[in-house]
Order: sequence, then structure tokens, then C-alpha cells
Amino acid sequence: MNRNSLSKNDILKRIRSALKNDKSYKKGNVISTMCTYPDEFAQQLFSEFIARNIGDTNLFPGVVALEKEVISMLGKLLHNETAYGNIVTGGTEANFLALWAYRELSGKHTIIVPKTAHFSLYKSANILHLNIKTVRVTENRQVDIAEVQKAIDDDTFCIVGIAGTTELGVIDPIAELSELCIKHNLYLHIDAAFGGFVIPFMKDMNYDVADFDFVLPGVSSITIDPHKMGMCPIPAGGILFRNKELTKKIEWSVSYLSGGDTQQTTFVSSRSGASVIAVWGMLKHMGFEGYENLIRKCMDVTGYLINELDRIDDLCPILQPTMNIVGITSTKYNIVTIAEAMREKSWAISLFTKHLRIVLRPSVTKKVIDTFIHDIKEVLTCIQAKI
Ligand code: 0PR
Repeated sequence: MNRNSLSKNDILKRIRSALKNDKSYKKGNVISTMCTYPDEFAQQLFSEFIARNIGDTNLFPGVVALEKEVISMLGKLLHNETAYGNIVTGGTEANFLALWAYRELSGKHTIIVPKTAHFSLYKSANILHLNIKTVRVTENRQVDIAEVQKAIDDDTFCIVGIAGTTELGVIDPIAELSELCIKHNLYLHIDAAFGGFVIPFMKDMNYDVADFDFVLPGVSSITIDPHKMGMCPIPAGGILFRNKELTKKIEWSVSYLSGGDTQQTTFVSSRSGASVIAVWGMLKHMGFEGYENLIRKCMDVTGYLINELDRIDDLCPILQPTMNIVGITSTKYNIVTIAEAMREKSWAISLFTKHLRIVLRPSVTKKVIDTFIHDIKEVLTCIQAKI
């Protein structure tokens, strides 16, 4: 640190220069990420109310009340208006909280997750000293139910199902997992970090997507992240439990703060009130219809990409997309070589073992897809010329 202070102008200049090679969620060439550029209104709310700490509930009772409303609005979206939960730092904390709550309730140490589970579940299992059984997925990348059944043993306390996998946006057969969990008296946590803000709107538009939420009686909790398809600023994850009872073993009492005894059911103690306010504002501002229109556009661009891919001989979707995530693979060329060449053309692109992942977020327009297709064709021609 300098001894003397720098001028604000100088500081800004230095920061801008330090960030000059960073990408922006606003830019179309960022097709690798699940996060959206936050809506301008959400940004305004976030900065106006930045100095609120919802961890100190007695100092900020107004924010606490808004969080309750947010959870009830998200609960309504997920068929349970009386759900209990919190706005947390992201999907990672949300997934962690569910596993923590159920480990404490059950006293057991084994969970079952699909092979497609996000790495945050492995991190959580590591912190919580859980035994994690990974179950294979079928050809359509959904968890194999028969294998899940086989994996259940006396120490199992929770199964995780995914509604919108990180790699391809696939929804596991949650109805079957729900039945299985009821039969074996297990907790069922659904990771809908991405899909939570997509599937309910697709359902309303009559897309053929399966049930995944509290409408299924075996579902105990759901991760749903406003900072992904909800257009809210980071950090804004969401954890919803079917009822408050499920969190009773992770409820932490804090007695010394200004208003006397308070309880917390999050991992993080000081929490951004601005996040909660931005989510409340966005849910009100967008309304169900606003999000539905957003998803309609994303699905339209998804269809457009699929059609364009159809016209390129050596590329194809690895699977017909369930939602606005497309995996592209090649029957002829090495996918790593394609990804590297596209990255050189300044595309921010995700690479999985056998496919490139394109997330069709609102800033990925048909025009962006046109440029993407143009560039990937050029890349294929180049690779072909070198063979
Ligand atoms: N569950 C699922 C299904 C996810 O896909 C993710 C994140 C999480 C949980 C964890 O969420 P948080 O990152 O909010 O804790 N998936 C994104 C991904 O791997 C994470 C991400 C987001 C990565 C934005 C990069 C980025 O720019 O694609």
C-alpha cells in the first residue's frame, strides 16, 4: 500500500488499465458463462442500497422482510409459497446448505449424485466429510435411476437431482428420484441453479419439460440462482427448503447483536442486503411475463443455432437441447483444437470432454450466432487445410 493517497482519477485509470483484457458478460462473444449481465435497474438498486447487511437482522428489519417476500415469490414459482430459505452467495453455498442441513438431521454421511453434478457438490462433500457416490448417466445424459437405486445403502441420507446440468442443461428424471426418496426415506435436493429461472417459464410456454420442483412430494430443497438467468448482480444464489423445520439443525443463534437473539440459517454471517433488494426489485420489475419473454427469446436463438449447425457437415449438437444450453461436437475434428482456435478468435467458450458448451443467454443474439458460425466455419477450413 502507498503511504500517500492517490487521486480518485488516478485510481480509476489504474483499475481500468488493470481490467483492460477482462471480458464482459454484456458482450456476445462470451458464450461460455451461465451468468447474465445484470439488468440496469438491478444494478441501480444494488448500488443505492449497498450498505445493508442482512446478517444483522435487527439493524435491517426492512431487508429481512423483503427477503421473506423474495423467498415466497420464488416459492410460488416452484409450487410452494410457504417454502423457507435465503438469498445466498451463489449455487455453491445453496448446495452446501442443503447437504449440511440433511447431514445434521440424519447423522449419516453418504450422498448420491449424478456424474453430471456441479463441482460445488464435491467441494461441499469434502468440507462436510461426506462420502459421495457418483452415478453414471444414460445416453441422454440423465442420471440412471436403476443405478441410483443400487447405490442406496444404510448410510445414505440424500440424493441430488439436477434440473439444468452445467454441461448440457439436462433435467434428471426428478419424479422418479422423488418416488425413490419417499420410498427410502431420503432427502432429495434439486440443483436448479441455472434451470430454476428457465424451466417454469418453458412449462408455461408449453415446452415439453418434466416436473422438477416442490410439486413433487419427495423434493426437500431447491437451489435457484437469481445471478444466473434471473438477471441479478453477483452475489445472488437462492436456497429454498420445503419448510423451515428442515433447517433446524443448521440454525445458528447470535445473541450479542443490537436487537438481542437472532437466528441464521446461512453459512455466510454478514450478507449483502443489496443482493436481496436487487432480487426483490427484479422479480417485481420483470414479473412472470418479463422472464417468460426473456426465455422465449433465448429459446428462439437456441433453435436458430441448432438450424445453423444442421447446415455444417462436420459439426452437430451432442444432444438435442432441453433448454438454452447447446453442446457442440464434431464427428471429424478434435474438439479441443476447435475450442483453442475459437478462443484465439476471442470467443470465450467452455470446453467439456466431448463438446463445446454454448449458453444462449440474453446477450447472445442471432447476430452473435451468425458471427460465431462464420468464425467456426473458418476454423474448420483452417484445420482441414492443415490435415
Ligand atoms: N449448480 C450448477 C448446476 C451450476 O451450473 C453452478 C455454476 C453451480 C451450482 C454453482 O453456482 P455458483 O457459481 O453461483 O456458486 N455453474 C457455472 C458454470 O460452471 C458457474 C460459473 C458462472 C462459471 C459464471 C463461470 C462464470 O463466468 O458454468
